[in-house]
Amino acid sequence: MGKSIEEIKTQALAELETVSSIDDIKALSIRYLGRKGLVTLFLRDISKLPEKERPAAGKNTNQVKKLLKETFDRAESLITERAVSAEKGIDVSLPGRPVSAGSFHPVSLITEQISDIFSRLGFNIAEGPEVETDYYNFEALNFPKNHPARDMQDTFFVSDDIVLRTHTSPIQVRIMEKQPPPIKVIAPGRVYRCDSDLTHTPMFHQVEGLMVDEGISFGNLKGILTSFVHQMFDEKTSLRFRPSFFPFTEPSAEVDILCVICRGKGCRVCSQTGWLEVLGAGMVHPAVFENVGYDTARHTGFAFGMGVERIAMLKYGIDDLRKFFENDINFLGQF
Ligand code: 2NL
Repeated sequence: MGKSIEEIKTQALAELETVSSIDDIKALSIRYLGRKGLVTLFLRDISKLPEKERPAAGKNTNQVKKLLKETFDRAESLITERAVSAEKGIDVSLPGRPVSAGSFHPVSLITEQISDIFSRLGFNIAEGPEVETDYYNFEALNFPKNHPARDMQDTFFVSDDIVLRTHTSPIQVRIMEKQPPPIKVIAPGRVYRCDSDLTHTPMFHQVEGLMVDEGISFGNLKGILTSFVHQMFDEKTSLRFRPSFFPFTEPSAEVDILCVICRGKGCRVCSQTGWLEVLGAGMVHPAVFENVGYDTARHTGFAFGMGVERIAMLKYGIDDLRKFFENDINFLGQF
C-alpha cells in the first residue's frame, strides 16, 4: 500500500484550502471520494490486508470518508451562501444590528415607586374599572347632585349614568363595599377629565390611598404622608397641611412640600412661594362610610390623592407635562 489513510486525509484538507470555486470542490470530491478516488481505492485495498487488521482499517477509512464528505459539502454551501448574499448586496462581514431594549415610561416608574413605598407601609394595591357608574364615581363619594365636577365640562360621559372615572376613589368604594375594616389600600390608575391645556391632559394618572380602622386620626394621616414624602424625595423635604375642601373628606387638607428645587427660597417652579402642592387628603366623610355600610361610631379613616405626572415632573425635573404623552423615544429612553 502507498499512503496511509491519515496522509490522504491531511492531503485532501490541505488541497481544500487552496480552492475557491464550487467546480474546484466538486473536482476535489471526485478525486478523493469518487469511484476511482483515493479514499475509495484505499477502502477497496483493505481486503488485501491481513484479516486481523481489516476491521480497524475499515472503520478508520469510513470515518475519513465521512469527514471529507461533510467538509466538502460545508465548503460548497458556504460558497453558495456568499454568492447569494453578494448578489443581494448583503455584506455578510458586517456586525449584526443591535437589538435595543425598551424601557418603562416615567409615569409607570413613579407609579411603581409610590406603590413600593406604600407597600412597605402595609398598604395593599388595588385596581378597578376606568369606565364607572355615576354612583361609584360621584354619588357614593358624597358629591351633591349639582356639584360642578359632575358637569359635562369636567367629566367624560359615556351615557347619562356611565362616566370615565375622574379619580381612582371608586376603586376604594368598591373595596369598602366588599370588605369590613381594617382597610389599608392604595389605588393607582388612569383617570379622565374633560380638560386640555399646558398643565392639563384629558387622561392622567393618580394614586389614591385609604386607611380605615378603629381610632384612626388625622395624626395617622400626617405620619403616613410624612413618611411617604421623606421616602419619595428626602428627609429634609418638610410638609405643610393647609385647610381645604373635598366632598368626600372632612376635615380636608391640601398638602404642600418644601420646594424640591429652591428649598423654600422661592423660584419659578414654586411661583416664589417656596412650597409645592402635591397631595390632597382628609378624614373620610361619615356620609361615605354610611354609603358603604360602615359603622361611623366605631370606624374612622383617612384618604389622600396625588397626581403621578406632577410627582414625576418634580422628581425628574421635567417642566412640560406634554412630554409624557408625545411618545418621543429620545425623551422616554432617558429614565
Ligand atoms: C387630590 C385629592 C383626594 C381622596 C382623594 C378619598 C377616597 C375615598 C374616600 C374619601 Cl374612597 N377620600 N380620596 C381624599 C382626599 C383627597 O385627592 O388632590 N388628588 C389629586
